[in-house]
This record gives sequence, C-alpha cells and structure tokens, in this order.
Amino acid sequence: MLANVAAAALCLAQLAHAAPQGGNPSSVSSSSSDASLTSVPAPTVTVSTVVASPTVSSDATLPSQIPDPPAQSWCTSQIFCAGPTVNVAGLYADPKTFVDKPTSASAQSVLANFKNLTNSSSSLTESQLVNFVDSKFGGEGTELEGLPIPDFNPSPSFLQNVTDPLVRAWSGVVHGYWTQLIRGTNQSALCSEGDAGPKCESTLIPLNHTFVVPGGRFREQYYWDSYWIVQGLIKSELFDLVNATLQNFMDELETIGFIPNGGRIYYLNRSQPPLFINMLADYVSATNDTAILDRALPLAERELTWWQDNRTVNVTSPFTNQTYAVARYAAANTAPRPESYLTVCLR
Ligand SMILES: *[C@@H]1O[C@H](CO)[C@@H](O)[C@H](O)[C@H]1NC(C)=O
Ligand SMILES: *[C@@H]1O[C@H](CO)[C@@H](O)[C@H](O)[C@H]1NC(C)=O
Ligand SMILES: *[C@@H]1O[C@H](CO)[C@@H](O)[C@H](O)[C@H]1NC(C)=O
Ligand SMILES: *[C@@H]1O[C@H](CO)[C@@H](O)[C@H](O)[C@H]1NC(C)=O
Ligand SMILES: *[C@@H]1O[C@H](CO)[C@@H](O)[C@H](O)[C@H]1NC(C)=O
Ligand SMILES: *[C@@H]1O[C@H](CO)[C@@H](O)[C@H](O)[C@H]1NC(C)=O
Ligand SMILES: *[C@@H]1O[C@H](CO)[C@@H](O)[C@H](O)[C@H]1NC(C)=O
Ligand SMILES: *[C@@H]1O[C@H](CO)[C@@H](O)[C@H](O)[C@H]1NC(C)=O
Ligand SMILES: *[C@@H]1O[C@H](CO)[C@@H](O)[C@H](O)[C@H]1NC(C)=O
Ligand SMILES: *[C@@H]1O[C@H](CO)[C@@H](O)[C@H](O)[C@H]1NC(C)=O
Ligand SMILES: CC(=O)N[C@H]1CO[C@H](CO)[C@@H](O)[C@@H]1O
Repeated sequence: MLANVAAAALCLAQLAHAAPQGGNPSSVSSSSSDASLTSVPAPTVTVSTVVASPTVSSDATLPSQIPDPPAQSWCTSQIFCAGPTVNVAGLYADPKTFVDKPTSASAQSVLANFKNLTNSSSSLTESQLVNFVDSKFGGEGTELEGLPIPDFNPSPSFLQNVTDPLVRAWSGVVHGYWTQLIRGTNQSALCSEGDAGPKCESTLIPLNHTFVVPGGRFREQYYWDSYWIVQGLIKSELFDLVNATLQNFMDELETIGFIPNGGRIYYLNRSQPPLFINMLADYVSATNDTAILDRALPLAERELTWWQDNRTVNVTSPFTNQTYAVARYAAANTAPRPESYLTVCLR
C-alpha cells in the first residue's frame, strides 16, 4: 500500500495549531508608503506552494485503485471530496495541501484530463500524477490575502499592567503576531462563472469580512479557535476585528444554517464547540456595541435550534430513570476526512 502514513509530527502540528509563520513581526517589511509606527503594512502572505515530496520513487506505479469511499451528499466535489487517488499517492506530507489547491481549469475538464490519464491506470506513475497536479491545480491558499491592521497600536494598555519586564517584552512580541494573521478573501482570485459554469473549483468558503487565522496549515477562519482569538483581540483592543469575525459567523449562520468547523467545504458537516454566543457576549461587554444584537440574537437562536435538532440526543440514566438532553459532536460522514485522509497518529 502506497498510502503515506504521515508521521506523528503532523498529528502534533494539527493538535498544536501550528504557530504563526513569518517570524519576528518587527521585521515586517515597510514597503507601504504611509508606513508609520501605528500603521503596520500588510504582511506578504507567502502562499507556499508546497513542492510535492512523495515518499516513493517517481517511476513507482500507483497501487491498484481501492474502491472509492461512499460519496457524501454534503460534499459533492468529485475532485476534493470523494476520490482517493491523489490522497493515497501521498504527494504531500500534509493531505490538506492538495484539497486547498484550486483547480486551474473547470472541474469538468480537470476530471476529463484525469480520466484520460487513468485509462492506462495499471501504469500510472507517481511522477505522472505529480505533473498532473502541478499543471491542473494552483497554489494552496491563493484565494486569500494578507491585510493590514489600520492604526495598529503596538502598545495596548494591557501591556502596562505586565510588571515583569521580560514577560512584558514577550507579551509585546505575541501582540505583534496579529499583524501576520489577518486575512481577507481576494475576490478577484475566486473561481468566476464562465459560459459553461465555474471556470475552476475550490474548497474555500469565501467570507465577506476580514478574519484572523490560527496560522500554518490552518489558513482559513476556524470556529472555536476564533473564541480564543477573540479573547486575545479584546485584550489587544482590536475590536473591529472581533466585529468582523462575528459578522462572518453571522453570514455563515444565514447562508449555511450553522457555523462549520472551518472555512472549507470539506468542513460542512462538522461544527465545533458552539462558542458564538460567548464571543458575542465578550464583544458586547468589552465595547457596549449593543447594535450588533439586532442581527446576532436571532441568529444565535437559530444556531441553538440547529444544535438541538441535529446534535442532541436524549439519554436516560439507568440509575435514576431521569432523561437528559445531551449535546455532542457528530458528523454525518462515512468517508475519510479529505484534509486528513489516511493520516494516522502513530502515538
Ligand atoms: C486524452 O489523451 C489523448 C491522447 O494522449 C489526447 O489527444 C487528448 O487530448 C486527451 N484528452 C483530454 C481531455 O485530456
Ligand atoms: C480515456 O477514456 C475516456 C472515457 O472512457 C475516453 O473518452 C477517452 O477517449 C480515453 N482516452 C484515451 C487516450 O484513450
Ligand atoms: C490594569 O490593572 C488595573 C488595576 O488592577 C485594572 O483596573 C485595569 O483594568 C487593568 N487594565 C487592563 C487593560 O487590563
Ligand atoms: C488577488 O488575486 C489576483 C488574481 O489572481 C492577483 O492578481 C492579485 O495579486 C491578488 N492580490 C493579492 C493581494 O494577493
Ligand atoms: C461591525 O461590522 C458591521 C459590518 O461591517 C458594520 O456595519 C458595523 O458598523 C460594525 N460595528 C462597529 C461598532 O464598528
Ligand atoms: C458575501 O456577499 C455576496 C455578495 O453580496 C453574497 O452573495 C454572499 O452570500 C456573501 N457571503 C456570505 C457568506 O454571506
Ligand atoms: C458600557 O456601558 C455601561 C453602562 O452605561 C458603563 O457602565 C460601562 O462603563 C460601559 N463600558 C464600556 C466598555 O464602555
Ligand atoms: C438540522 O437542523 C435544522 C434546523 O434546526 C433542520 O432544518 C435540518 O433539517 C436539520 N438537519 C438535519 C440533517 O437533521
Ligand atoms: C428528547 O425528548 C424531548 C422531550 O420528550 C423531545 O421533545 C425531543 O424530541 C427528544 N429528542 C430527541 C433527539 O429524541
Ligand atoms: C426505571 O424504569 C424502569 C421501567 O419503567 C423500571 O423497571 C425501573 O425499576 C426504574 N428504575 C429506577 C431506578 O427507578
Ligand atoms: C447532520 C448535518 O450536519 N447535516 C448537514 C450536512 O451538510 C449539509 C450542507 O451544508 C446541511 O444542509 C446539513 O444540515
């Protein structure tokens, strides 16, 4: 079996939600003409197009194809959700790399090209697949852009309360990481409509407001990560970014009906701890912006209903015969997770 049984290191990285990349924020290039102490220019988001690094030789033939996992009604992309071929070939150390690459042509034509390639499936080699992916897919994360934080205050008041000078200096550095983690959707990089449908296909769920990413492979907005991000943003007095984060979640509640795990279609049947209402409460306490509640409260009710209807079971205690409503995680999914396909934690 050619499956790339990814190393435990990856599992650790997934758990740790990898630290922001980009190094020391004080070294952010100041190319922007109006750069000043309080206006930090947009970071250059390195859209690292990871180079394929298969663990087998390039002329190795792919394993005979295992049957496709059952198609999932909620994730209909034939390229990114169902097919195992690219994933079992283990082109990248992280299976998330492939599913975050938008196609460079219509889904229909990419699938036709692939079908053509696999006509002689017994001899399809690792290098043929690398060439195919390189020519038909773009860089992972290319639809996102780094954004500046207007009027970034490098010295918010919480820092004055940190008495130990070393801890204060370190807190200032951590505060500076915000400048590396602000993203927007690059609208002109999204797949546009052509005469015969979308000109390309991508797993990204585009968001209309600015957001903060956890960093590393987590290049989208995430649900419960945002709860912790909001705690920090409030300390850092970056209230507009909290508002924008909440606006994105409200958009998702309106358009999707619940808040998915993260901003990719392969997360559409998974949520995360439902902390929207806590983020909202923290934001309103910190800002007194009660105007947000007109839109937010009905949507918070909607989220609660979604959890009650889709994620709650009645459990009767065998000891007391009392029945309790228990909310739990669940996913209507019987296939491998596309972004963690065949990833096995060894420890
Ligand atoms: C399929 O392969 C043939 C032979 O190499 C080529 O002529 C044709 O253009 C290919 N079609 C597609 C859709 O890739
Ligand atoms: C590969 O198979 C497809 C679908 O059966 C067919 O349309 C195409 O012409 C074949 N290509 C080659 C190169 O044989
Ligand atoms: C700083 O400490 C004072 C005194 O404990 C407290 O009143 C104030 O809220 C603190 N400020 C911040 C920004 O945490
Ligand atoms: C946005 O996407 C367009 C089209 O791909 C590209 O030319 C432009 O450089 C992107 N902007 C940023 C800031 O990445
Ligand atoms: C929060 O964001 C919304 C949408 O962009 C905007 O209309 C509203 O004015 C913002 N609220 C504050 C207090 O800035
Ligand atoms: C973003 O705005 C566009 C255009 O107004 C809209 O069609 C789309 O549904 C919005 N996205 C979300 C997640 O609300
Ligand atoms: C919010 O409003 C209350 C009541 O007017 C006031 O006591 C409190 O200081 C305000 N908080 C902020 C953060 O402005
Ligand atoms: C989930 O809940 C919503 C609204 O509460 C309901 O309309 C929908 O049918 C439920 N979906 C499933 C798969 O149970
Ligand atoms: C749990 O019990 C309540 C009260 O009897 C009922 O309304 C609800 O539909 C039950 N929920 C489920 C998931 O069975
Ligand atoms: C729980 O209910 C069942 C059936 O109604 C009964 O047989 C059992 O004795 C009850 N147990 C307790 C602890 O009340
Ligand atoms: C149970 C569940 O989560 N169902 C959802 C699966 O995803 C589709 C598409 O987003 C939703 O409509 C379902 O409610």
